Amino acid sequence: RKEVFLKDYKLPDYYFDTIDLDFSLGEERTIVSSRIAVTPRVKGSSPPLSLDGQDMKLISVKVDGNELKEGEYHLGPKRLTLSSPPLDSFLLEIVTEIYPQKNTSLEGLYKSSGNFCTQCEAEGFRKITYYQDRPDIMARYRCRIEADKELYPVLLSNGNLVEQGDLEGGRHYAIWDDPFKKPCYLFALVAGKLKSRDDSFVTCSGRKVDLRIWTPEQDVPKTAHAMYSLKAAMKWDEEVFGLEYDLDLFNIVAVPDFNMGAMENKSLNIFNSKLVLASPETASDEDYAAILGVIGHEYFHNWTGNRVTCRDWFQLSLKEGLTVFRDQEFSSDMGSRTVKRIADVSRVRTTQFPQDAGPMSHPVRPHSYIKMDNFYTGKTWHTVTVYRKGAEVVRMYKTLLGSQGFRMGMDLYFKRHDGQAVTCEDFFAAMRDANNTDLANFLLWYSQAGTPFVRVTSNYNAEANTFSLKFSQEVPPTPGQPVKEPMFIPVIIGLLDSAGKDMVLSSMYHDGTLQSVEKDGQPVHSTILRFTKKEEEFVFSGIKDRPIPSLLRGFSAPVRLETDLTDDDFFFLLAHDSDEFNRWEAGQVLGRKLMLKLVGDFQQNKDLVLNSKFIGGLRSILIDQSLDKEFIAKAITLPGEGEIMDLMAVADPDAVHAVRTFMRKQIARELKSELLGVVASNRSSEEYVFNHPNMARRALKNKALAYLAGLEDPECHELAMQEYKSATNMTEQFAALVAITQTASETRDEVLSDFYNKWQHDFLVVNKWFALQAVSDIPGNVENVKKLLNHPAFDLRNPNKVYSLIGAFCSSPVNFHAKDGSGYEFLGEVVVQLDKINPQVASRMVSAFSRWKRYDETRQKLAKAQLEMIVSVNGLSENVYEIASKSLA
Ligand code: DPP
Ligand code: ZN
Repeated sequence: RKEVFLKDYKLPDYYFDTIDLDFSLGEERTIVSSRIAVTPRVKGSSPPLSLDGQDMKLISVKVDGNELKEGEYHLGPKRLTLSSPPLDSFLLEIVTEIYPQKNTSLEGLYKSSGNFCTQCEAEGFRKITYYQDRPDIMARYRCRIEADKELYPVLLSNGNLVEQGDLEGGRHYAIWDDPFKKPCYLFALVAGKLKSRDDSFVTCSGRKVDLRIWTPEQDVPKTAHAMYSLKAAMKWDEEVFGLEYDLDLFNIVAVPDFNMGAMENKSLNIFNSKLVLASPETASDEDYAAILGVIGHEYFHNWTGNRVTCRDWFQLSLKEGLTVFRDQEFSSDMGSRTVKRIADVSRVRTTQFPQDAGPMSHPVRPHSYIKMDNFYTGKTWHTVTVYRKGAEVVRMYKTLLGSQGFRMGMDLYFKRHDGQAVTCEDFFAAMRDANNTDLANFLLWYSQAGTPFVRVTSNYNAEANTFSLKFSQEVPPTPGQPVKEPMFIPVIIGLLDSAGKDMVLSSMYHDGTLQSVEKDGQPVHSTILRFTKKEEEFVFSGIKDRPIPSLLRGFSAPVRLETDLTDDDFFFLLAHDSDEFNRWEAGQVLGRKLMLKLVGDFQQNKDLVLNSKFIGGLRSILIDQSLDKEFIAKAITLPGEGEIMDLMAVADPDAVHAVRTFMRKQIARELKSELLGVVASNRSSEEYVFNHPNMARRALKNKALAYLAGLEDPECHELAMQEYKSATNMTEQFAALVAITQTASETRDEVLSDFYNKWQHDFLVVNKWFALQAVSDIPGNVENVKKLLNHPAFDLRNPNKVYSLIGAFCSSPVNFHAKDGSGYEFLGEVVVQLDKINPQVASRMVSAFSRWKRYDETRQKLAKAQLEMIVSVNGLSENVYEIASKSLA
C-alpha cells in the first residue's frame, strides 16, 4: 500500500489537450474508446507515459494510428505505461471494456436503479479508461454516448448537446461537447429512463440558461424545492460574488445509490436523491435546509472548483473549504445567520474537534495519504477537517479583511487563476495582494493540525480605567507533528457594561503602544484582536467600570477557549450579549460545566442535583418573546453526549448518557407548563411553507415536545401521540415519532410499525425509520439492529441505507459502546462484509472505531481486537486499511 506525499508533487511529463470519449453502453459490457491529444511538457524528451487504470480490460492502444504491440507498453494491475512515446505531440487512442453492472464500489461508471451514472472524484475516472487521473491534467472533452433507446432514452454528459440521432438495432446516440477545460474528476455521464423538471434562469448579463432536474418520472413532483434552491443559488452568487453561470444548460440528476452527498461535475451535477427529493409530507425541515445548502454548494463549485481547480488532491480544501464557506453564507442569507452559525459551529465542535484530537488528526492540507477518498466529508463522523475546518479558515480571511476586502481577494483569485489548477498558497496570495496587507503566519492554518487551545485571563484596573485581556495559546501535538508554532488567531470581542450594553471601544495598549480601535474614525462596540504569539496582552483604556468580556464572538476562530469568567458572568452573557451567537455559547459553556460536574457525581454514586439557576436561565430564554424561535430551540438544547465525552480524560458513555437523560427530565419537569404552552402556541393549520419563521416555529415546538415526551407521564405521552396523528408534514410527524419512541413503551412498537406501513413505498422515509431505531439508547438495541439488517427494505449495497442503519447505530453512545463489546463486534463484522462491496462506505463505517483510545481499558481491548481483526483480513481495501491501521498506531 503506497502512501503519497505532498512534498513529492511533480509536474506531469505530458499534458492532455483534448479528449474524445466514445461510450457504447451495454448490459454485459460497455466499450470505452478514447482519443487523446498528448503534448510532452518538454519537447524532445520522451519519458515513459504512465496512465492510471484498474478493473477493466484493455482492448487496444494506438499511437498516431499505429497499434502498439506487447512490449511497447507495459500493463500492470493499476497502470498502463508507454515506454517510449513520440518526442512531440501525438494522438493516443485506447479502447477498454468495462462492466458497470458489476461495479458495487459506486466509483467510475456504475448502475443505479437500472440507470448508468458516474462518480469520478477523487479517482474514479481510472475505472473508466486509462488516463492520467490527476486534477492538474485539464483537457477539453467531447463525449459520444450510444445505448439502447428504450432502456436509456436520456443520454447526458458535460457541456452542450451538439448532436443526437437514432441508430440501427433500437439504439441511439448523443454527442456532448464541453467548451471548458477540466480535470477528469469532473467528467460525468448519465444514461437512463428519466424525466426532468424544466425551468430557466436569466443571468445578470442576459444569458438564458435552461435548468433541468432529472429523476425517475414518479419523483419529478418532488423536485420543486431543488429547483427553487438552484435558482436562488444562481442569483446569490451573482449578487454576492459577481459570479455568473457560463453555459446555456445546467443539469442535475438524482440517483438513489451514491457514496457521497452530491458531485459538481461541469454542468451535470449528480446528486444523492436524498439531497434533491422533497415534499412536505416526506421530507423534514432539516432535509429542506440540507437540499438548499447542497444544491448551492455544488452550483458554487462551478467557479470555486471547476473554473479554478486544485493542482493536486492535497489542495482539496482550496475548493471544498471555500465552497462550504460559500454555501454556509448562502444558507445564512436565505434564513437566520445566527442559527446557521450555531449549527455550523456545533458541527465543527462535535465532529472536527474530536478528530483533531485523535489518531486521524491531519492539517486542513494533509501532508500524505494512502487513499484520497478518506478525506471526503460524510454524513457520519467522517473526515471533516478539509471541509469544515477549511471553511473556518476561509471565514477567518473574511473576518480579518472585511466583506469588501474578502471580495477583492476573490476577484483577484479568479482574475489570476481562471482555467488553472492551483494551490492553497495561490488563494492566500490573492487575498494578501488584493488587500495589500500582511497576513503574517496565517498559512499555518493549512499546515498545522490540532485545535489550538486558547486561555484568557482578564483584569480590571479601577484606578487606571484599564481592562486587560491576557491571551496564551497552545497547539497540541498531533501524529507526525510533535511541536507547533503559535497560530494567527482573530478574536472578535466586545465588553459589556453592567446594564448589559456594549461599551464603546476607542483605544487599547498592545505591544507597548497605544492603538486606536476605531473604524473609519468612529469608536466601535466590537473589535478584532490579532492574536499571533504564544502569549499576548491587550489592554483597553478609558473603561470606567469593570466590564464583562464577550470573547470570540461568532466563533471567530476554530479554537478551544478557556477563560477566567465565572458562572455568573456567563449567566449575564446568556441574558444580555448583543452577539446572539455568544448568548447561545454562554449557555453551552454553562451546560458543559454542569454536565461535567454531574458526570463526576454520577461516577462517585452521588445524588444528581440540577442547579436551579441553570433552569432559571433556560426558562427566561424559553419565554422571551423577542427571541427568534429557532434560536430558542438551539439555546435550550444541551451539549451533545459526544461533546462532553470529548472533554473527559477517559470518556464514559454510560455516565454521560445517564447525566444528560437526568438533566433533560429535570428540565422538562421544572419547565413543564412553559413547554406545554410552547407546543400549544406553535401549532399551525396552515399549509407547509419552507421559510425561516415557519421552520423556527416547528423547531421550537418539536424541541418542547421532545422534552415533554421524555417525562414518560401519561399526559405528555398522549400529547405526543396526538401530534403524531394530526401532523400534516414530515417535520412534525417525525419529531412526534422520535419523541414517542425515545423510551421503551407499549405503544413504541405499534407506532413504529404504523409509520413503516404508511411510508414503505418511499425509500427516503424508510431510511429515517431505520436511523431512528438504530440510534436508540434502549439497552440491548444491537439485537434489533441486527434484525433490521435482514429487513426486506435494507440493502448493504445502498450507501444511504448503510449510513442510516449502521452509521446511526455507531453514533449511539450506549449501544455502540456497550460494555460487553456487542456493538464493536457487530461493527467489525459489518465492516468486513461491506468492504467487499464498497470500500468507501466501509471506511466511513470503520472510522467509528478511530477514537477507541479515549475509553476505559475494557472497551479499549474490545475495540482494538476488532480493529486488529479488520486489518488482518485478506484483500482488505486501501480505504479501510488506512483508517484502521492509523487508528491502531
Ligand atoms: N466534490 C464533492 C462535494 O461537493 C464531493 N462529494 O463535496
Ligand atoms: Zn464540495
